[in-house]
Amino acid sequence: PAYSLTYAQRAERHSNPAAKALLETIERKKSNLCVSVDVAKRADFLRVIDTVGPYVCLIKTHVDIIEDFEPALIERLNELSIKHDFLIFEDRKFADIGNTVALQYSSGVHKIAQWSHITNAHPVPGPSIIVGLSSVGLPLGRGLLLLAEMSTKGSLATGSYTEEAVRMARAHRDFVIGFIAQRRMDGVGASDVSSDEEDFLVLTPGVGLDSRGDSMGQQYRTPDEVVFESGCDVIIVGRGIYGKGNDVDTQTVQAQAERYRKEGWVAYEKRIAR
Ligand code: S5P
Repeated sequence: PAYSLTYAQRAERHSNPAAKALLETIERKKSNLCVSVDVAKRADFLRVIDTVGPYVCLIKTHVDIIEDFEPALIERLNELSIKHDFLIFEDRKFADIGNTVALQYSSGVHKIAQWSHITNAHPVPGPSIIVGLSSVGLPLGRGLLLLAEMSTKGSLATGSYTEEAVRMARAHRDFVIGFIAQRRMDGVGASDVSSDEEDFLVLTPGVGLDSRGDSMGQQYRTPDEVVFESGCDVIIVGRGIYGKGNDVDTQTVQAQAERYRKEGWVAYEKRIAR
């Protein structure tokens, strides 16, 4: 099964350009760390990214959080992505009808499809959301993750909802490259595709080494729990690395990024050696 292969071996099995590039970047940088940069000011956003850049395979954005957004910010982000060799994941969590999400993805102020290699969607509207997003993203070589599970206390994305999300992904394997989830989805929502053939990427938020949660329902697990025990592929870390994100102390952020990178990589090496 995929979880016992190396990232490099898996890169060869993927034809979606975003999935392939992500796996190759992980292998090249020995990093399965994605930093989630949830800060409100342009300057803090760029400072955090420039600081953690060397340690990550992927930067996750919520571009709609940024108060002083301007289109030139995307140019800066692209420059940093080339300087530090990482991909970009706009965590937009689309959740509407196909026609609307196609417009939200391509247009508006942010024009997400133009710059974000990977984005994500809630499966709640059914397969039409994938049809809508892929009409924009597939010709650009983008990839989509479905939110099959969430990290929060009381999440409704469980049981048959999660299974249906996996079935939706299987029916659109050219564009859906994997899931936001807390564990591997191999064998979930039984199918005739053997789990040897199937290789969805699992990106996992809710990762922290010094805290088990926040006061608003977030729940944290360690990189070892996520990558070794649950077989996930990428750890997504936000506040564990940059705290509140303003008055960023560059040295602390850098040290935390390297700490999470190392923990994530050691857990992966343990997994493939098992
Ligand atoms: O289930 C989820 C899915 C996502 S994408 N739980 C999450 O926390 N996220 C995102 O991961 C969330 O939107 C935030 O940007 C990040 C977690 O941030 P942290 O500061 O709690 O690590």
